[in-house]
Amino acid sequence: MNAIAFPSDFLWGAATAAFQIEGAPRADGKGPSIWDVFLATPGRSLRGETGDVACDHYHRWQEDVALMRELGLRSYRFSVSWPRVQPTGRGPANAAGLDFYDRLVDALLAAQIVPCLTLYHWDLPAALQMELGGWLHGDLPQLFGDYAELVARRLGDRVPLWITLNEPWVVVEAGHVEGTHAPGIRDRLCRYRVAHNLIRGHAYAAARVRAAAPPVRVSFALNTTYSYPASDDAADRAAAQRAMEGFAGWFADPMHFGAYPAVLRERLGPLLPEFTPADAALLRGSLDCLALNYYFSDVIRHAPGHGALEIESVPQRHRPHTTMNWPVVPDGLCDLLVWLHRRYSGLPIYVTENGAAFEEAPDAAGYVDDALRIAYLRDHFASAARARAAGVDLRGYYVWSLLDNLEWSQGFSQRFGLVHCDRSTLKRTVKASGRWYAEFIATGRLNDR
Ligand code: IFM
Repeated sequence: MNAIAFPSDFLWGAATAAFQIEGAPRADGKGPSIWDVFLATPGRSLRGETGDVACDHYHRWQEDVALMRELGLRSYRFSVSWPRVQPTGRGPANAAGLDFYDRLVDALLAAQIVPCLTLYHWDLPAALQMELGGWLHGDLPQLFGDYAELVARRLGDRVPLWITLNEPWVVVEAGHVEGTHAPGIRDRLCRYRVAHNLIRGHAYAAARVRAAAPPVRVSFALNTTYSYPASDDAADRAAAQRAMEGFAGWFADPMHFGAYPAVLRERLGPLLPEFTPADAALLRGSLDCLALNYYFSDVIRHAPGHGALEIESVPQRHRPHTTMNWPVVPDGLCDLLVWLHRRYSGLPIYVTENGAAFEEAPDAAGYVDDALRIAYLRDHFASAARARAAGVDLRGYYVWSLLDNLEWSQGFSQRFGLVHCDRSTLKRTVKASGRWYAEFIATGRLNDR
């Protein structure tokens, strides 16, 4: 048994997102989101699966809070569905939509679970996409700010931790460049405009949340990797550094420093939009902490002529991979946390997502003996402990995910949960990893199975 050093107030938790678990797409006045529209289109998801039922959390939320309590979670990260609160993305709040989250927050607090709220986990009101073109439109940041204020006014007295945007990089790349996510746009020319509006959206939302609900802590959830150079060669080392700055820094630099990283400015020139002085001022210092979603790391080589950054990711065939085809790189978490801690010094950090999908078969009772997930989590927790020992101010860690849920266009084919959710009965069964996590939280000790 290895003792592992985390303080007793460290926020061990689990994370979910509204569209991936709630279902009930038309309940209580909710409007359609771009994901409802996207998955209703044939061919958009792997087996034609939609979010119409998902885990039916909208109706089973009390059972889910009881599960969190059973696991001993200290915190729970969930997202609010914008079209539940504003069915068309603007105007007054739909009271029933806000009531749902109000009840959830109260139940969490009653169970002594700290709520961590994400305002935007990809389910944009469809009306904003149809009328304005969504995040391509320069008015979206302001509208996002209006929505953020509605939510903060209602919940800000009880929710201490706020995430504005979840993984804006994915919104840009999967949603607007590759077209594999809603809204399904395939246009590399819109990349920097969409990112720019998302970054401005963070600034507006952060300001409105802070004003409506002091003294909460606000961040966005950054998905990024640590980039190891493919060789000791100076060109590869420089390429790996460019990759870090161009990936993490694309979003976190403007939100912390008020400006894009120099490497993007130099390499993109006029392709990179400019912040107005007012937006730059709003952005500077708009993070009270850093929220990191970590799944894997990259190996990067210098690739002349390959994109503006001239970088290429090298396959890591020697490593185990999850069913998402992501390599398992626990050490990368420590290296990344240290890199972020140095670049954005002074900001406390939370790992707001980390977890893995594996091939797993439940027994007749729905129980899953997911040894691979336990090993994955154990190795990543140990890596986080090393980062803390190296001086990183890491304060919380959320496993993705509480429940097996809808993995966007991959449907229900990928299972990330600590808790198995049966697709036909929706029965929840805590997996071996859930039991292991509960024991770890309770004892603070990392042990093998
Ligand atoms: O399921 C997603 C989540 O919505 C955002 N971060 C990555 C997870 C796994 O792909």
